[in-house]
Amino acid sequence: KGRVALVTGASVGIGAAVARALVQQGMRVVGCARSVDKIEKLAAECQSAGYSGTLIPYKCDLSNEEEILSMFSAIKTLHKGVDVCINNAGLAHNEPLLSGKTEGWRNMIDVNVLALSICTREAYKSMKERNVDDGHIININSMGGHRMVPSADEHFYCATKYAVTALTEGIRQELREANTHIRATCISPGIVETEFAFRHHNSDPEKAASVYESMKCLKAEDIASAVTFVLSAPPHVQIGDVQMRPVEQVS
Ligand code: NJP
Repeated sequence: KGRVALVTGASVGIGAAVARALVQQGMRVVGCARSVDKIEKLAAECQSAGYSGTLIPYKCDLSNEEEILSMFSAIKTLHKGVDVCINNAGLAHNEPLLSGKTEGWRNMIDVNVLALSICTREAYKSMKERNVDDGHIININSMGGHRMVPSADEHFYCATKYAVTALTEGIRQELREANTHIRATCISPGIVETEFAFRHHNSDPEKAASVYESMKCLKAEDIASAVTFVLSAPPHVQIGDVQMRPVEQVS
């Protein structure tokens, strides 16, 4: 309660559900994405619902390091700093390894891997300079960051999520070596019904719809519940990874 959380990719889907849940719990949440109008709408909804926290919309293209750094400096000026950093923004492009475009691969690396790393470094700096010892970094990973992947249109995306698995463990180790009690966790969902598949298969909306029609999928709110569970763990408990799939999902 009263702590400041940054949620990246808060305009829709999982990030919006996480931002809403944290505001409901009384946190001051800076929600960032490119479509800041959607976060403004969500902030108004949270306010009219009477939630005890606040949502502060911030426009940021996470594929641009300068924009990320300006956002952290604005957070420092306006809200002193970050106590919790939820690296949620992420995307998949339909670009197989043997025929895909470099531009699509680069965008996945920029957002899924580099932005997550830059935000983590800046959040840690912010916690350290204010002696925040109970901070938390939560990375929204994927089951695709843990298992062999089923189809070519996901190979590069999964590679970025394998990177998130490695980075989360690396962050945990570095935090320990730095002698802080700041924690690092990743949450690894299977299929969640959001805009994700429509963005992934943007030239084939029927294929995207069929992903969500194939089973009873996870909801963005299920992932938000996992985030609030992780944040509520007692200070000595380090949750490394929460893997969650729809019951009907096989791979
Ligand atoms: O995706 P979606 P989810 N700069 O498409 C933002 C992982 N995951 O909520 O800028 C700033 O509804 C975008 O904002 P906007 C997945 O890998 C999902 O499902 O306004 N923000 C939007 O808020 C990802 O890490 C599934 O377009 C940027 C958000 O990212 C996380 O869950 C399965 C941005 C994407 O919202 C959230 O995904 C799984 C940029 N350059 C893992 N680019 C699943 N849904 O099935 C994108 O295993 N965003």
